[in-house]
Amino acid sequence: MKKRVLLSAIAAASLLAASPFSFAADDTFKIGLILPMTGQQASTGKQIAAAAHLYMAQNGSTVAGKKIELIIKDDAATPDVTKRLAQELIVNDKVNVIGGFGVTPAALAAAPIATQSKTPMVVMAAATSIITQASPYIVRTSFTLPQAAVAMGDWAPKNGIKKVVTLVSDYGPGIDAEKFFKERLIFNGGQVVEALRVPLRSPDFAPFLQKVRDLKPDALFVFVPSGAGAAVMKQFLERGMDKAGIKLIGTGDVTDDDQLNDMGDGALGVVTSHHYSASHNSATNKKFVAAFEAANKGMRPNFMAVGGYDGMRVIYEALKATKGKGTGDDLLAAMKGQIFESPRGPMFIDAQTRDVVQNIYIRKVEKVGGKLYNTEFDTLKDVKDPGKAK
Ligand code: VNL
Repeated sequence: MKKRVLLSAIAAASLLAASPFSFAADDTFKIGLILPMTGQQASTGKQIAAAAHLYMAQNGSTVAGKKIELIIKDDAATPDVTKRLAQELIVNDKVNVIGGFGVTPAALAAAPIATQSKTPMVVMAAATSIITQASPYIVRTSFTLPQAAVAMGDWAPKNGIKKVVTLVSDYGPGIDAEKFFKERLIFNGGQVVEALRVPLRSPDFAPFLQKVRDLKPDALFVFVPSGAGAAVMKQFLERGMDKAGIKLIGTGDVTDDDQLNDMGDGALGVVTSHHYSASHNSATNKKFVAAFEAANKGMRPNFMAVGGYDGMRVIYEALKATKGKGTGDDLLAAMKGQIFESPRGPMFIDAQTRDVVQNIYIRKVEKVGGKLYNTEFDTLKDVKDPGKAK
């Protein structure tokens, strides 16, 4: 047998079994996170990486006799790169679990690799409903857009908002937000007079907002991914939309805790629905926020950080439950059904759907101690992804 053939035979064999050729790795448990550390979604990568490091600092780096090794790779939210990195992490680095995934296209690109290699894949950010159906090895600790959007479709018409224009980023989560908000709004007697979609890459909101001004709805419902909210808010205010009597509502992505405090007082009063606010009133959250800010020069954790922190928790607990000896399938089984108190409130991983079930809060931007926060004022308990029932 030629050397090259032998080597590739070894590579193939090690893909099938937990590598019998790398004894040195036996005491190590590797977690490979694929995150957008650069580019338009870099704030998401930064938040999740910081949260993962915090989780490890608080919970130790030896679990069930294994030394945890965290490997972080930057995909710049580019699906081709995500796919290649997933392959490399699994085949070359022999990671036990992959995680992260800042945007839906990245999660969908990695899904087949998780399935083929039987590697658990923990989605910590991406939030289109369909993602968990792309591989039986996916477990999600973020949220789904239908979960958040339906809550707004209930709240708005009960609060005098009947005529709405929707404005969403033109890809998976935006389409989910638009669809589920609209359905529920109509069910409650409201109407969507126009549904606008903006490109995900380098969006210019100005022409769309001009159109909204002309249509004069009671409110503009917005979904843009984490990191894009400040630009929307700025142009909304610059155009005097609030003064024209148009309210801004949306899922909490638009008043993202990563940017909210820099949006200015024009953001005061904006109502959104979401699963996490840095001002969530619980002892667990206060401890989390204080530790996160202390470890990151005052950076406030957002919903992405919480998805990453809880994702690490799910992986750690699965490793403990399998006593450090589990295969990918064993780990996956131990991830399903986990129930615990997150900084966001109670949550669990539905064993059937592998998706997160959690409270959705209605929040209003308020000034607390001189800083802007999303203050939660209403709670919808134990919300499952409404996208799964379709
Ligand atoms: C996604 C959904 C990304 C919600 C987001 O921010 C977000 C996604 C980066 O599924 O692509 O806030």
